[in-house]
Amino acid sequence: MSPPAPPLGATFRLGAEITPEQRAYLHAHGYLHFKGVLTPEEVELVKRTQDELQAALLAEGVREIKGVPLFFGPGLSGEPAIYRIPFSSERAPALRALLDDARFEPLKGLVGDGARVGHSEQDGVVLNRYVNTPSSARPGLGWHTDGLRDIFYLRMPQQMLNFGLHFDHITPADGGLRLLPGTHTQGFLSTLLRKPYFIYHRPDPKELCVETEPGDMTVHDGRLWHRVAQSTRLNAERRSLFVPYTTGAPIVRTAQSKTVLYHRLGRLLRRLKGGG
Ligand SMILES: O=C(O)CCC(=O)C(=O)O
Ligand SMILES: [Fe+2]
Repeated sequence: MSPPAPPLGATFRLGAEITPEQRAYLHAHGYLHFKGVLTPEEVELVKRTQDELQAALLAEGVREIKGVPLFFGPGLSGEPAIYRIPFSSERAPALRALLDDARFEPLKGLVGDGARVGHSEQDGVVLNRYVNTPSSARPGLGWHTDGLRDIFYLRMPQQMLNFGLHFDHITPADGGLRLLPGTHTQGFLSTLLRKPYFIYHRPDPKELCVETEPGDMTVHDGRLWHRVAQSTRLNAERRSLFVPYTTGAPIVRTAQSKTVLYHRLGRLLRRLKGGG
């Protein structure tokens, strides 16, 4: 018999194996929060990598990698910055090695047979930056599920978990990740229609705030509704890294790939709103 799920809001430690309690929690609520998965040195490594990649991509004038657009906007001091860097681990061997470290192996068992880090699949390993300044092009991210992307890759949403690494101390006042626990089991129509994708930001009475410290990791089901809330503090920045763990036939993109349809729609929406 599987044990009862620990109460909502529980946090966990990542050990050599995923425990029955952790499985039960993921099954019941659609996500897991692991404390202290990265060391402070590793947190610094990822932040440095993000800054270096940003500088290099800006210098090269790269606007899109393998059909996935980069998102641009002003940084904290108004300098040019990149809010979303796809396929980051392909250009950063140390980051790739970190994400392939043995400590993450137990997570693959949660996803299914043949699970792998999608370094070169879908959008690859994505480095995010949310900047809360008056001129920011992206202080937060509207409600969405991640699984719907599959539809734009012309297949039904697959069993998919998204693994997020967090680099900042985030309290509810700092905004950050908000989840609607349990929405991963509510069927395809909920995945499609519960809220208007990406343009809707309003808090939900049932949302859960994931309070993080640098080095924490979250895992969420691809069908779970979530958003990134804007910080209430002006001139604040939050960073995150998302790793797709996938199974099934790989969706590998190449330098010749056309811009992904959902990114074309996203770009259009941002233009209409006057963003970057
Ligand atoms: O930054 C986060 O914590 C979440 C990002 C996210 O939901 C996404 O990129 O799909
Ligand atoms: Fe997401």
